[in-house]
Amino acid sequence: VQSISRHDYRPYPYRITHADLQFDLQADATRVHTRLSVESADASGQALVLNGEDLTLEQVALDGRTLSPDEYTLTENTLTLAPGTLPAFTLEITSLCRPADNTQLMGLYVSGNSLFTQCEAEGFRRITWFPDRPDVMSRYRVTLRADKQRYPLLLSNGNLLESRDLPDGRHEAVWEDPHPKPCYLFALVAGDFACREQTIQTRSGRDALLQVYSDHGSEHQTEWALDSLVRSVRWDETRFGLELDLDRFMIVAARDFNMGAMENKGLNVFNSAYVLADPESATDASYHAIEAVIGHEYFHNWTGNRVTCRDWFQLSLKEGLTVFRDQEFSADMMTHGLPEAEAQSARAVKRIDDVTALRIAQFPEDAGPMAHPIRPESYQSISNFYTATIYEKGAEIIRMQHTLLGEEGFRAGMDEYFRRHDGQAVTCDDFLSAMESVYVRQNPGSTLEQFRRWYSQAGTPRVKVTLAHDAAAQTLRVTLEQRNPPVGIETRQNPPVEKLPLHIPFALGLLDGEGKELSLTHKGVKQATALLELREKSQTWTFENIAEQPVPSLLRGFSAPVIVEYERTPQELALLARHDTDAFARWEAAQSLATRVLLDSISRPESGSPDEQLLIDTWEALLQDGSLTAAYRSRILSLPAERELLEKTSPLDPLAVVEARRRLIGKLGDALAPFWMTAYEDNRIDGPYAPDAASSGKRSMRNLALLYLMAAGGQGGQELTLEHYDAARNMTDRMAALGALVQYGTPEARSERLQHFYTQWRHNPLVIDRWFAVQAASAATSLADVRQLMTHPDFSLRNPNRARSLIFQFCTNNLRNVHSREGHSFWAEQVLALDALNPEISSRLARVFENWQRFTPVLRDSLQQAWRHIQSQPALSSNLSEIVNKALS
Ligand code: DPP
Ligand code: ZN
Repeated sequence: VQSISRHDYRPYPYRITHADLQFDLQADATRVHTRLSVESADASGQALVLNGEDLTLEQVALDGRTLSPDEYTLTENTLTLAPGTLPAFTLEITSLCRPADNTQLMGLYVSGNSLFTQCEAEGFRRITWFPDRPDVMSRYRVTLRADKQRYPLLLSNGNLLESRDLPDGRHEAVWEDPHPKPCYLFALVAGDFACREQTIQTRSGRDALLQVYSDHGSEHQTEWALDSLVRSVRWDETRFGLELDLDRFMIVAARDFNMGAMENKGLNVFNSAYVLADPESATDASYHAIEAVIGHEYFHNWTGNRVTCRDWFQLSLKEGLTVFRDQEFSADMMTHGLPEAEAQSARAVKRIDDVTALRIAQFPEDAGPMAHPIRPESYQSISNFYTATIYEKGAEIIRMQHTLLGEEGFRAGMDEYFRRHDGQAVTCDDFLSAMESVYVRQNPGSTLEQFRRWYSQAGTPRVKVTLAHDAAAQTLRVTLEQRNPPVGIETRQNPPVEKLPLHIPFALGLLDGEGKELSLTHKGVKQATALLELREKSQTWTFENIAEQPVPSLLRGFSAPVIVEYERTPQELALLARHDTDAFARWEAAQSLATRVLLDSISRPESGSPDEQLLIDTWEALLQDGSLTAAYRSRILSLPAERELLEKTSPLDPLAVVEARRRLIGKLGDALAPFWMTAYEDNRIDGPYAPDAASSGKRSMRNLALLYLMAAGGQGGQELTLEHYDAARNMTDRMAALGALVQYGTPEARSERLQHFYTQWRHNPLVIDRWFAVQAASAATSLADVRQLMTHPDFSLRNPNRARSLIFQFCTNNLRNVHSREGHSFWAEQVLALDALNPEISSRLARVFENWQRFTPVLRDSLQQAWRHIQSQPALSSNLSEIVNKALS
C-alpha cells in the first residue's frame, strides 16, 4: 500500500467552478450525470486526473462531444483526460454506482428504506468521478429524481430551488448551494421521514429554517436535538460572532452510520444515537452527547466549511478547533444561570470528563505504533487518522492557545483567521499565524514560533517538577524540566529523531500545610495561580515570601496535555484532595491517591496497600464536604477507570487491574456504607426529568452511591438496586441499576432483569444497543456469553452501532474476559469478518490491541499470534493493512 506524504502536496492544476449533478436514484443502481465547469488553474496543460471507486463509467464528453475510449485513460481508481491547453471547458460524465451493495457506508448507501451519503474523507469518489480532495471547491447544483412513494423526501445541500412531479410516479427536486465547497461536504438524502422544525431569526435579522428529520415514529425524540441546534446557533453568534449563512439548516438521523455525525453543508447527517432522545429511553450522558455533537457539527459550518482544509494532513485544523469549540459550548450550557461557585464546579466537571477521555484514548495512542503528531507527516489511509490525537489532543493544543492569548485575544485571533481565510482551503500554519498576529501584539518581542512544534511532534511530553524551599530567604524555587521521549516509529529511527523543547503553559498553585492557599509572588506580581511558560528544556522560577515548605498544586485545570512527574506522599495527596482550590487539581489528587492504593495492591496482593485507610478517610471527608456539588462529588469519588489504570501498569496487566479495582470498590462500599446510603437518599429527585447540570449531577451521585452499595456485597445492596430498577422513571436510573446488577449481581437477578429490560425495549434499537453493551462490557460476561449474544436475532455485524455495542464493548472494555488465547482469536476473527463488510469499522476494532507489545508475556504472545493471523489473510482492506503493518513492524 502506498504512503502519502505531507510534503508531496501540489495544488490541483484545474479549478472546478461549478458541479451540476443529476441523480436517478434507485437502491440497486443509481445513475449519476455529472457536469463540471473546468478552468485551467495554471495553463500548464497538465493531465486532468479524477478519482473514482466502485463506479461503472458510461460516457465522457468534453464541451458536448462524446469522447471515445482512446481519448481518456481509465484505471481502477482514476480517470485521466488530456484537455491540452484549453483554458476552460465543460466535462460531462455519466456513471453508475450501487447503493444496495455498499456495505462500507461510504459514498451513497442504503440504510433502512432510505438513501444516504457519507463523503468525508474520500467517499465522493464512490458517487461520481471527481478530483476528490478538499482544496477543490465548487458551487453545486443537484437534481434528484426518484420514485415518489418510496422516496417522498429528496434533500441535498443549500436551498431548494424547485420540485415537481414526473411521469411514472417519480418526482424531482433541484437544490443549489450558494457556497463553494469541497466535495467531502456534499450530501444527499432520499427517503420518508418525520420532520420537526423551527424558524429562527439570526442575529442580523434573517429568517432561517432549522429542521430535524428522523424515522416516522421517532418524532417525539427530536425535541432535544432541535433545541440543541437552536442553542448552537445562538452560542456561535454570541461567543464567536459567527452567524448561520444559509436559509435552511437540516439534520437527518441515520440508523446505519460509521461515525458520530457529519457536517455536510446545510445538510448534516447524524448517527441516530446523536439525535434521538426522550427521558424514558436516553441517559443523561446521551443528552449531553447529543448537545455536544449537534454543536460540533454546527460549529463546523464556519470552522471546516467556510474555511476548510487544504489537504487531509490539516485535518486537525478543523477537528481540533471544532472539538475545542464544542467543549466550550457544552461548558457554557452546563454553567448557564448557575451561581458563580456552582458554575466553576460544573466547568471543572466538564474538564474532568474531557481530560479523562483524553487519557483513556489519546495517551495510549500517542505511546503506541500509531503515534502521530496532530498534523501527521504521512498516511496510507486517511480514514485511519480520525483519531483521538487529531481530535482531542488537537483540541488541547487550541486550548493552550486560548490560555496563552486569553479569551479576548483568542477571539481576536479567530476574527483575524476568518478575515484572512474565509472561503479558502488552508493549513494549520495559517491558523497559528492568525493567532500569532494577536500574540505578538500582546507580547512584544515574543512569537508563537516555538509553539508550532506541538503540530509536528508526537508523544505525550513529561514535565518533571522540582521544588527547593529556602527557609531563611523565604523563597521557593520551582524547576520544570521537559522530556519528550521517542514514540511509535521514532523508536526505530536511526539516528534518533531529535525532539525540541515545546512551549508549555503550566499552571501552578501552592497550599500551606493546613491546606490554605498561598499566593505566588514572582517579580513583584502576586497571584493565586501562576501560569509558567516553560520554553526551555529546563527552567526555574523563584517565588518570594514563602515562609514554609508548601504543597504544590500542579498543572491546574490541566493547562497542557502532558504527564507531570513529581513524587508526592500519600498525605500530600490527601491534603490536596480535601483542600485544593483548583477543582481540577483537587480531583486529580484524589484520583492519584486511589491509583496509588490500587497499584500497591496489584504489586503486593497479600498485604494490600498501607494507604487504604487514608483513602477511606479521604473519601469519607469528601462525602461529608457540603461545599461540593453532586456532579463534582460523583467525579471525585469515582475510582479511575480500568483502562486508565491499565495504562499505569507495566507490563500491562488487565486481570490484575480488574480484580484490584473490584476489590477496592467493594471495600469502599462496605467501609462507608452509611455515608453512601445518606448520599443515595439526599440525591433523590422528585418531579419531571431534565438533563440539566444540577439534576444530572444528582443522578450521577446517587447512582454512584448505589454502585458502591451493590459492590459491597450482601443482601442489602442488591435489594436496593432491584428497587432502584423498578422505581426508575428515566433511562439514566434504569441503566445505572441494570449496570450495577450485571457487574455485581447474582446470576438470577441479573438474567431476570436483563430479560425484563429486553422485553420492554425490544422496539427501540438505540436502547437495545445499550442492552448488548452493558452485558458485553461486564466482567460477569464470558466469551461464550458473547458468542451466544451474537446469535441473538437482534444482532447484526452490518449495523455499526450494533457491532460497536457488542463486539467493540467486549474487546475494549471487558478486560477480564477478552484476555485469553480464545478471546484474542475471537477479536481477530471479528476484525476479519468486519473487514469484508466495512473497513472503516474493522480497522477501528483492530486498533483496540495496537499496543499488544506492552502486555504481560503470555498475553503478548497470544496477541501477537492473533495479529499474525490477521496479517496472513489475503485481500485485507487498505485501511486494515496499514494498521496491521504498523502494529507488527
Ligand atoms: N463528521 C466527523 C466530525 O464531525 C468528521 N468530520 O468530526
Ligand atoms: Zn468534526
